Amino acid sequence: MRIDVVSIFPEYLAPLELSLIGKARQDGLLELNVHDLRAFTTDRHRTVDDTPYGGGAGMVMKPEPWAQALESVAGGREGSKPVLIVPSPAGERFNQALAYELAEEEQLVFACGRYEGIDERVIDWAQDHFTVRPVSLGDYVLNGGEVAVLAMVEAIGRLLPGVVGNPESLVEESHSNGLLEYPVYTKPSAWRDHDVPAVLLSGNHGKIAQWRRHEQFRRTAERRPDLMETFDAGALSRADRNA
Ligand code: 6GU
Repeated sequence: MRIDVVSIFPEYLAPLELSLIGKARQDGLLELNVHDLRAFTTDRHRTVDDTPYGGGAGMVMKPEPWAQALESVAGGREGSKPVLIVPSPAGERFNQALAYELAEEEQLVFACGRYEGIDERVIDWAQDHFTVRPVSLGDYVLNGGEVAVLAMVEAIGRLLPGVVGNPESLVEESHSNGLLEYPVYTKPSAWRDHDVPAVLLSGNHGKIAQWRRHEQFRRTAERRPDLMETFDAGALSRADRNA
């Protein structure tokens, strides 16, 4: 997969050189390029923003630097258009299902807006060159798309073949079957008046699987009742059969 990120703060994306994603880049499993939007301006002050038509607070990102930047990363590849992800609190919600979907793409481009956002005509224009998807991490406001890109690239990148050493660990984690993950424990079995649940020491794998399933339901009902409403019981039994 190839990922291009356009931002006025390219240094914000430096953590993508670390850990699992950094290793995936070194191993050639992921090509990731960060581009400075200001490199695509033509004026002496490298201006990327201006005041909003209609008035109001803040500034809006000018369209032409964005068009120049996006044209330069669009690649001119035959066939399928790259996906342009526009991080925004006004986008569709990012979740594990969308991470899996985006992990199938050949090229993702992330356009990090700042200030009050990007001139909407960029989004309209970009439809001819990209599959455009405004995406939100959740119902809160960040100062710009960069932190959201860190989260999304990590969530997507770890799903690429070979990035996570043991692919089994993707099967049991939170959201993989629509429920939150069960609690986990390691040695010592007795620690500061807190014991590991006895069933996990029993060696009875049927009982352990049943306990873990029960804990997934209990946790999800308590912490994320919204997930219980859309929960697909079929997905759980499929995950069970694969366990
Ligand atoms: Cl994806 N971007 C911004 N700027 N703010 C957000 C967000 C994204 N998701 C939640 N808040």
